[in-house]
Amino acid sequence: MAPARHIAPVGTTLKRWLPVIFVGLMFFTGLAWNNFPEGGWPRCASYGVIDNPLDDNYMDHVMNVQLPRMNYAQPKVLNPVRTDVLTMTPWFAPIVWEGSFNRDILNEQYKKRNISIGLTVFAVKKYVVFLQRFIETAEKFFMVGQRVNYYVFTDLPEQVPKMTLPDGRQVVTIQVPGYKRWQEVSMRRMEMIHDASMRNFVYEVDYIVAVDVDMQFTDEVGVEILGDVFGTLHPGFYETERQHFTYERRASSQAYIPEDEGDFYYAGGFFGGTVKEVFMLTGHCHSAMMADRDRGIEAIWHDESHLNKYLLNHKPTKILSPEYLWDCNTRSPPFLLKRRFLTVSKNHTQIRS
Ligand code: 5GW
Ligand code: MN
Repeated sequence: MAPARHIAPVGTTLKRWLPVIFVGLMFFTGLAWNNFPEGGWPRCASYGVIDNPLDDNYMDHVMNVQLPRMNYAQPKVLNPVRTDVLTMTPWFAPIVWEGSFNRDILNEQYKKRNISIGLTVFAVKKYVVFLQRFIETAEKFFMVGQRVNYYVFTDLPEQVPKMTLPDGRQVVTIQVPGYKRWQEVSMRRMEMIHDASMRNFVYEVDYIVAVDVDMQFTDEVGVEILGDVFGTLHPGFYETERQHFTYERRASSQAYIPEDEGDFYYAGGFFGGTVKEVFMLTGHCHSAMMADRDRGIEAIWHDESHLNKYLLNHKPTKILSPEYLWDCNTRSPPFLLKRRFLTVSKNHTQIRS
């Protein structure tokens, strides 16, 4: 009788190979993971090669770095440069004041990143008259030496002044509706910046700076303002107790802030950040305004109220002092060493009629 042949039970072959398959998979995914240290799976074969900060090309580059020499006063741990103003929030966001930063150091650091900046401004209806001085003074003081796109949102594209700008700087006109109510003109800025972030900004610039147009630059505004998301202290409220801020106080509004909350009163006319953060900020504010509209309520200071609510809940990573937004009719207090961006007085009845 032939000896009974040992017949392997079903699945044994698989079981025997399982450890091998397992180790193989670990090895393979380990390799793949090392190629993509920022996590996630590659989208295409070349992705890892380009972005791997530890690959040979990158290491060669690191080895060849020439360190430039820079001479400047040593920062002194026991000698704060400004003692008359707050230069840091309780969540460790710097507040930018003259004297608190060294522009040369910042420019040197930003130069290596070759960034470009979008300056958005709305000039709807009669407000086109402000464009000439706005752009002229920006050419003198705004991000000198950097690449800048002026995004002019207007219902009157043919009235945008034609100016020749140096290489790396240009005016981009974006046509928008001329809303009838001025409140609507102001509020819809959030929606239009949100949409343009997706359509244009994300492909064209790294940072967005969103400002009022009835303004002029009177001193340097540079890379010191840049950060993930920043707001500006309103010049009328830097001394005000939080319960007296002109936040929206009706609980039925999305912009509601109770009297015992609030850090600062931020100005609606100067905020910004990376394209991604500005996309989120403007999207959030626009949705909040639409939710209010559905309930028949409009926040007291319109988009500014919603900006304040957003920045209360999403703390800015940098805050600009009132040097960056000052009223031309207010005399400068002693702590205000520079006035960089000033309101242009307007004949209210004429310009707004
Ligand atoms: C018109 C009438 C009353 C209020 C605002 C407008 C208006 C504002 C307008 O007709 N066209 C226009 O483009 N705007 C945009 O909204 C400008 O970019 C302007 O800087 C911004 C905010 O309005 P401002 O500057 O009149 O508001 P305040 O609070 O700075 O005086
Ligand atoms: Mn204004």
